Amino acid sequence: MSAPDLVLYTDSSPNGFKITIALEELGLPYTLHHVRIEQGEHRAEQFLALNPSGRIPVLVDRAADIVLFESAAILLYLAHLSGQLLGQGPQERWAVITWLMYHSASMGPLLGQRVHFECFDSPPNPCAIHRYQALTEATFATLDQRLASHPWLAGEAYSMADIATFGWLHIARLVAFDFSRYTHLEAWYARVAQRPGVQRGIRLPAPATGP
Ligand SMILES: N[C@@H](CCC(=O)N[C@@H](CS)C(=O)NCC(=O)O)C(=O)O
Repeated sequence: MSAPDLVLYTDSSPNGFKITIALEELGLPYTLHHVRIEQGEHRAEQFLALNPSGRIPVLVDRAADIVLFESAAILLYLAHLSGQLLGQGPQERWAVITWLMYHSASMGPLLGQRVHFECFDSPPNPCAIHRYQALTEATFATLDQRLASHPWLAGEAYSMADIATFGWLHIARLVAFDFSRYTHLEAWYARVAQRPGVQRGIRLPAPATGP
């Protein structure tokens, strides 16, 4: 297999940070393309040719002629390339995949809706705000319960599941969604946040700003 030739198309956003964190953690070389969502660059024809749904992140491996979108698929590809962050034996590997999918199908999209209804929707829709508050608090409780008995989401080792979950919680913290009463989740957040690769990743292509 020839060496990967990775190009990442991303912006400073929760789904983008998952990939910059993973790449920085793994120390894989890559070229970074800043797709400025605010300026509509994700709707440009050239970008839509890579991802027809017009969303970042997108990863291209020019050496393998592979184009990937959906952050979880990209994280799985990076784990495949590096042989890291996807657990060792079958039990741990499937635990990583389970918690990665929980993030991708449940927690991430629910937090996305909560950010929209709490921070951007106008006029405010109390029913939607209440619904997404309740649903995201339930995901915080689920994660907290898991982390009460395991240092990392998949068990004993830091993995792609932690990276994905952190990407969205970083934004939750930034917009002042308070999860500090979930003490195991809060402690895990601090553990992940202090990792140098994570600190580099959340500043690429630029640090996020609040609404
Ligand atoms: N399920 C996708 C979601 C990707 C996504 O929603 N990306 C946002 C930025 S975090 C985006 O590109 N939004 C563009 C838009 O809102 O039109 C993933 O995990 O990659």
